[in-house]
Amino acid sequence: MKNSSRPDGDYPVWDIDPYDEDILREPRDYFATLRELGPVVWIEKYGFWAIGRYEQVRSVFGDWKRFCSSRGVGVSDFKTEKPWRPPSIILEVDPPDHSRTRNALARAMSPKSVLSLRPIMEQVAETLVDRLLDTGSFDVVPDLAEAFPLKVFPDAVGLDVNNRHNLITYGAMVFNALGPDNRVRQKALANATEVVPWIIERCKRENLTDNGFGAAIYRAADEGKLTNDEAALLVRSLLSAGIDTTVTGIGNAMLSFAHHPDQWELLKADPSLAKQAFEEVLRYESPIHSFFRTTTEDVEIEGVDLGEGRKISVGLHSANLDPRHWVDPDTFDILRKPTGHMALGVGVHGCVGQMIARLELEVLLTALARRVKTIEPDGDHVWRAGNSLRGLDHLPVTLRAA
Ligand code: 4MI
Repeated sequence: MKNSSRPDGDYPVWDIDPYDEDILREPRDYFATLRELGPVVWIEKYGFWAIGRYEQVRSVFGDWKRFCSSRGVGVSDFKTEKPWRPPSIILEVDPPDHSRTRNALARAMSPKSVLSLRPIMEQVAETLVDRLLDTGSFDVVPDLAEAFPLKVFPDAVGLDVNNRHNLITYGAMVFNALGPDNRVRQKALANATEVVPWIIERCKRENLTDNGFGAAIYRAADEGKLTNDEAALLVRSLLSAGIDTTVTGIGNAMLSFAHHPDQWELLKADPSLAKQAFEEVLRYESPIHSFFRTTTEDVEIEGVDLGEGRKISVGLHSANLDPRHWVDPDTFDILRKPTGHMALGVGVHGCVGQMIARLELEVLLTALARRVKTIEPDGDHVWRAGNSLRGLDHLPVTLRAA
């Protein structure tokens, strides 16, 4: 790694591996210490900066000029290292290039087209929850968290395929590739030769139905706003970002409620709280623990000179647990209304799919709240070590019908 020698100055230097698999599985203690050490901390093992306090996380994400995405949003610097795939033309790019692709994607996923999905999502959610109640005991991760997005999201994009689990495998590649060259990354990328060609094929116009988000992206190409190659890459972005994130969100929501039955009682008593309850899940068990930015000039944070071309690990989950910003951050409270949480980012790169993600979770939590009396853990849950995502490998539960 180039440019990883320590910059001059007075700042906390921490000899820790944030990508230790135990920390990845449960990063709360790591983040608490990171926030305590200072507003910006040097991680010696990898030669990057790390920030975990709400205020700095928010301001770095709000300043794309000085903290860019075009050098990658992971550990690796695209300026000096070759990315594992052609970079995303929306995630891994800065304005002004970013503005055109972002606008095209935002338009393809307009509020109107997103909201039109509600009836079908409701039907899928109700059928799925009824089936799971018949089963009684099951593992949330495959049977609910993966099952629901794998049904509704590819349909919404316009994918017409059977082996949908490839989408989960590809998501794991995308998110784990953002970490250092550890075992987690290597295991995920070992699937590349099999899954990448399949994904590329799915992104072609002729393999998409004519009524989904995919077709809407290609219409922007027909209008001259994108090239056809760009349209294919934006469909790839949907397939990269649209599944594992919501899978993680559903698993983390179910874990939160399984461990806080009082909060489940509140939601059951008033299922219209589903929307705000999911915001609290996003804050309390954020699906993405961290993303990177790269400094584009000599920048300073709270008196520390970071230097140009430096990577910064931005702790999104950490910001959402910062006691400098939140009252009782370690309390899961669905009545809290955690406006300003950082789980979906903020600024020009703020999650473009957030309406769909929120709709999926609102619909699913509503269906559950109307039908499920209790969510009981049925054995130990298992966290998955992820280089960017914080999600579960297993969550065995027993549901009882209301
Ligand atoms: C925030 S998650 C994410 C967003 C975009 C892409 C991947 C992941 C992409 O490939 O554009």
